[in-house]
Amino acid sequence: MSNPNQLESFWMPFTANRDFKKDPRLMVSADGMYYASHDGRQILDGTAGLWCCNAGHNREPIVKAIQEAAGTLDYAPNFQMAHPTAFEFANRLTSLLPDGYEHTFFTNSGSESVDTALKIALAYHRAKGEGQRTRLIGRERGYHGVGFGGISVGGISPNRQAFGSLLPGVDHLPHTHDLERNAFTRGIPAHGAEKANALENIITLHDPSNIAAVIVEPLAGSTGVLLPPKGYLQKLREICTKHGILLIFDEVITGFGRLGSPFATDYFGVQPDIITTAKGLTNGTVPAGAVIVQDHIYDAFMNGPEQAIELFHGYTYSAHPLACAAGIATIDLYRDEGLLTRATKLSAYWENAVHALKGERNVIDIRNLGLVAGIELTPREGEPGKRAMEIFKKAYEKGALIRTTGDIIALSPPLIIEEAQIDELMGIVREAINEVY
Ligand code: PXG
Ligand code: PLP
Repeated sequence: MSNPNQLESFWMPFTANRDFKKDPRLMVSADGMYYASHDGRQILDGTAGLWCCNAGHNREPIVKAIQEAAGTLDYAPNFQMAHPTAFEFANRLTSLLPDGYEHTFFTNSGSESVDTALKIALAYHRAKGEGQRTRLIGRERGYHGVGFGGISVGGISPNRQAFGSLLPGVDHLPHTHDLERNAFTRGIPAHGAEKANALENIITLHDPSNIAAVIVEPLAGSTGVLLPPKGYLQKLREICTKHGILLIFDEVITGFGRLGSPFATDYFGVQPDIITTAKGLTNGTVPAGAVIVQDHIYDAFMNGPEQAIELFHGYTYSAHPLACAAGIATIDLYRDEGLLTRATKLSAYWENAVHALKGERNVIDIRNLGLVAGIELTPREGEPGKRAMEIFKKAYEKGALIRTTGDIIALSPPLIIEEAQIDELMGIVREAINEVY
């Protein structure tokens, strides 16, 4: 017999299940910048859900588009069949990117986008007669979702340690976090571009002819907002180009306006061969992801007999009709409200507001870019992550949703946030920080 009030059946993702179920935090509705909690409070969204509701919540044009789609075409296969909105969505999406990114492969999540991108990279080299290029390079502290490919190139040890031997042939670049030299930097840190040179060492060790791809987040979000030092991404691009290695930007968080440009590739002026996206693609409404490739990648696959399948890969729900409808409406809304560049206008206010927390209890670093901020705290002796988790709970009690990872607070509000709401958010964060010892 089902019991809606028992919390046991739902094995919650990335959650301390027993702790949570003793004192649950449930969202029951949402509108604009606010959630409503099950105990009847308004909760200011400081994290755009999980970095995904960039246009804020329950936006009418998106809701309507999904409702209409659900009543028109519930599902259609996209294996040797298709439906019109899939093409429209792909056209709309690629038109947000610079010239030369004309093709997109649809998935249902960031994790699937990453695994798809890694598979495309391997198959690309094989299609070009370089099938020996099989090695993949990720980065320490990188987050690339939870598929076996993603955790293999990812660099967060708790996400890897329980899951066996993972993919073979993977190396990791050093992460770029440098508290000693860069603490309290506003925007892009000055020090650390030389960390890209580690790529040359890895490449020399294995010989460039064996390496398929390098994957990095342009700005590492999930691991606690680690920014790329000045010149770092450019260096990675140069080294990859020199050795015929594909560069993949995982833009699951940075895509769709988070930094003030449509994508991080625009923001940094560095063009990867492959871009992975998800989250903001449908404003978090219908699960969807996309892998966008430069034309030379797609073209490399289009050489065999025309009746042959070029890529043996795809998901039952690739380009699901509801996801396509949601995605098209989302892109229209981003355009109509100028949301893909709105963070540029707000970022100075945002930066000042978050850096005003310097000097508060236990704060050892503050970093920011676009509408993202990281606030790093000293960990409590022998209890890593506990201090930040207590701050998270305090903030929730006080009416704001924030995100913590280890002892870092990560903030990434919807891009519709107003200055007064930035003040509200930082006010709650300040109080919460100071109430936790
Ligand atoms: N790549 C990157 C860069 C991500 O940030 C994924 C891949 C995986 O996406 P899916 O849709 O499979 O979850 C992500 C997801 C956090 C947090 O607390 C971040 C993510 C997911 C959950 C929590 O920062 N990023
Ligand atoms: N497992 C089984 C038994 C399947 O038949 C399928 C798809 O047909 C899958 C997994 C993969 O599911 P999806 O395409 O939704 O990723």
